[in-house]
Amino acid sequence: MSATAIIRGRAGGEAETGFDAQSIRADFPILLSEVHGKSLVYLDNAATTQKPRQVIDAISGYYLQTNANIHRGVHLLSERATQAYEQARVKVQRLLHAADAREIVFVRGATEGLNLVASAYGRKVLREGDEVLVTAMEHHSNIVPWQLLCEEKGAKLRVIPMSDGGELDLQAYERLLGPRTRIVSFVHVSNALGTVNPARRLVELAHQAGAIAVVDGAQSAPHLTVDVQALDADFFVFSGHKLYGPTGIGVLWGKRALLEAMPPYQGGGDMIRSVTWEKTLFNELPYKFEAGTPDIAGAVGLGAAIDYLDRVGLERAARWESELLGYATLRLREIEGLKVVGTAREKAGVLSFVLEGIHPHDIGTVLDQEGVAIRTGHHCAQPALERLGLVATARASFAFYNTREDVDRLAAGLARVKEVFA
Ligand code: C6P
Repeated sequence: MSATAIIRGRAGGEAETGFDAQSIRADFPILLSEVHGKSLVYLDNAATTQKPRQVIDAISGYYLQTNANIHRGVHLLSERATQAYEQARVKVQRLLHAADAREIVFVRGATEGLNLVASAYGRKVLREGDEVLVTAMEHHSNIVPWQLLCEEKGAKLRVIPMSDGGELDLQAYERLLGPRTRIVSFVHVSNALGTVNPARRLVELAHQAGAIAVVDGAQSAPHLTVDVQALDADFFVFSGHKLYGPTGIGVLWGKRALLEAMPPYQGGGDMIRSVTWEKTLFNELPYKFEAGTPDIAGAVGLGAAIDYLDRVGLERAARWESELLGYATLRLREIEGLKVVGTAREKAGVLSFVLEGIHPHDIGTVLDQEGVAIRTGHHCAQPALERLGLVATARASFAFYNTREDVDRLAAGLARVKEVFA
């Protein structure tokens, strides 16, 4: 029996989750387009998701009706723009279940959020001989800022190992934690392997060792319900553009007491209370960390994306994505010579694979000709792939608007790849 039959027979098709991906697609104009004369199958959602009309309209509506600088003007447009920006902050607070909107700092994306923490918090607390722990499956954005910091401070960056399937070795983690560990920074969901890490447990163990925990939520916020209070991490970052929002906007959430105690990250307008030649007094949270005119339209767009997600229902969407990932995994495993990379028990959104004798870039190029967009390469997680003895994989990544038909097109495209390189 084929994987299709197994899955359809067992799960009863799309009715199983009651999720109507097909009608949701109507909200995403770009999904109706064609590439190379074929209807687009977009499976590069871990790189960036497509945007619903509601988000696009909110951004253009902002520029058409509201545009002004914020926190500065006394005129009506400035007041409206300020209100729209601050409303977006409250929407993010709700999305993350944060205790206080002042804990939400708008940044450019997950990368800037991590750099902010390394720069402002890390520089303040780290001493020579201290240790920072990251996992073996980090994105470069959660490696390089810590490497730079450790180099500057004479501290050590240590790595929590993972298994061949891409699961963290928790016993090794416990052994690595010690009196010199100051910071543990880990990816919640791996962009290269799809692994969902046991975040609550990782945070708990970090705290027991007296370290703070930073969570890279770039790939978790779009797929999992995040409750930063229940998670009890100290910092959490994500990017708007992976969550159906625009590029250029992202979020750093931090515990208020930590943010209060941190020095600013950048200097400029809006982050000050007063400036004299002798001394600058900094603004209150979160403005202390938002120097200069921020991406106001981006925040408005992110707010609209959160509203959209609310309407779709993140939990229902996650169940659908999980069903789709299961279906895709079975379909691809039917292909001779194909090996799935990343076989953790808990996965979200990502299906990485290699095909015997065919370079991932060649897979991506032929799939593109078939209208199927995936990502190939090291996915900005070179050490993770190196650990698995690879330099590149092909990666299909899913969003709630993907369908079984998309997976079938991927499988058919891979059959074509094999024909071309036979
Ligand atoms: N991963 C991918 O194709 P930015 O670029 O700041 O929005 O996100 C950085 C980032 C941080 N952490 C993780 C786990 C990520 O996946 C990413 C971005 C994209 O996998 C682009 S490299």
